[in-house]
Amino acid sequence: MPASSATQIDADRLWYRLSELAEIGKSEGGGVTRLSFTKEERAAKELVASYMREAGLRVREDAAGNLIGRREARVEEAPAVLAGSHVDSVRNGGDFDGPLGVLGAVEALQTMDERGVQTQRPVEVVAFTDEEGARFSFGMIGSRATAGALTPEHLANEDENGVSVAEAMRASGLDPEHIGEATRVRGSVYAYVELHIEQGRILESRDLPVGVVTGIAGPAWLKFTLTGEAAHAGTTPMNLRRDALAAAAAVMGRIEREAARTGTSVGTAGQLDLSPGGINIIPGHVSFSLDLRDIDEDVRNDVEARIMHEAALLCEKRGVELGTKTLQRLPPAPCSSLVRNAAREACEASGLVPFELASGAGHDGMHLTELCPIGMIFVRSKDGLSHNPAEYSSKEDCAAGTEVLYRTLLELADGD
Ligand code: HGY
Ligand code: MN
Ligand code: MN
Repeated sequence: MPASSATQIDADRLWYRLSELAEIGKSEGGGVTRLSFTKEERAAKELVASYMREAGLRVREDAAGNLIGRREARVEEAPAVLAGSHVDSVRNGGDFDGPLGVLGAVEALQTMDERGVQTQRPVEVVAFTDEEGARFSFGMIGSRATAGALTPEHLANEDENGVSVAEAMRASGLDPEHIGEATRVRGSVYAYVELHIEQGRILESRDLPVGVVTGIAGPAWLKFTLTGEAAHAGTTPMNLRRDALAAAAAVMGRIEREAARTGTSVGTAGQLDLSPGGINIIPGHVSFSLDLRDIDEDVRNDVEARIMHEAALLCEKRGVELGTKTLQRLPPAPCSSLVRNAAREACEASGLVPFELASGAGHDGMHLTELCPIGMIFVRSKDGLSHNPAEYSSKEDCAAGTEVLYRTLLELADGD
């Protein structure tokens, strides 16, 4: 790890690339939309591939569409150190969620190249396919494939237009039959580290530019469907209704109350559909999503059980039929001491406080915990905002996080 605390990476180049990538999929209102297997995501991967080549990396795309740039090492066949994130986005998202981790890793490897650094282990930058799950209602397709955990059921999932993951892959030149070729075997990867914006307010509240992640909260995504009876809004007395939307609203109230009760869980209903949708018609059918998370899986499961129990009772009382479907369910993922120690040392060597915090947001590393030790480095988010066009991290903070990533990679790629 470099002796001096002076910044080694090129902050201007990093910022220029972040700004250039942010233009792909940008709408008039300033939000970014780059869904998986679309022309926007393809354009983003082409641009990132060009940066990887500028950094002297050997570039390939695996069977899951993960874009990979590799830097060779003294020991060619040694287990590689992986660094990366994603370039797909949520709908109308921000400029930094994902791109900072991919472009920060490219910048770190280009800095190694320019300084003639040769590491013992190879280092690879990975832009994972579909981390966000914005198109197919479950996420992390690329990291699941890397872990060999992508199932035929996953590939059969459809987007809102009825296009399956497999069909979308074929349309973008990939063959889902060969998805197994993206699997990496245990022992082939030394460690995985991801640079990412915090997407919360903890670093900002402590006036810190960078933090080291202790663990990643586990998300459970469910879809609720409520079936009541569409009826005339004017002629149906309140006590004779089977109002699906009124029942859904009551369930959402329970979600808010049960999640808030623990002080650590978070529960969100982010998607809502209803029908028939007339001003003068009592809604007969409602569906909505639940995103429920906690860093402690038992606490999350207890909150979920309470929500389900209360939802069943209040729907029965209202004569509304309740259905639920699990879309994804991931355990919380602890970050390894190997990566945490390297990142803390890198913070100190960069003249930064090695502050540690948990991640409320999910990340690709959650699927790699069986494959290798994982860890993350966070960069401060302005006002804690993310999944929003106003998402912002300063050039100085992005550079500070990338410098910590650079030094962490040197430690992991050379340490014993
Ligand atoms: O949903 C998440 O936590 C992440 O942004 N995919
Ligand atoms: Mn992300
Ligand atoms: Mn995100």
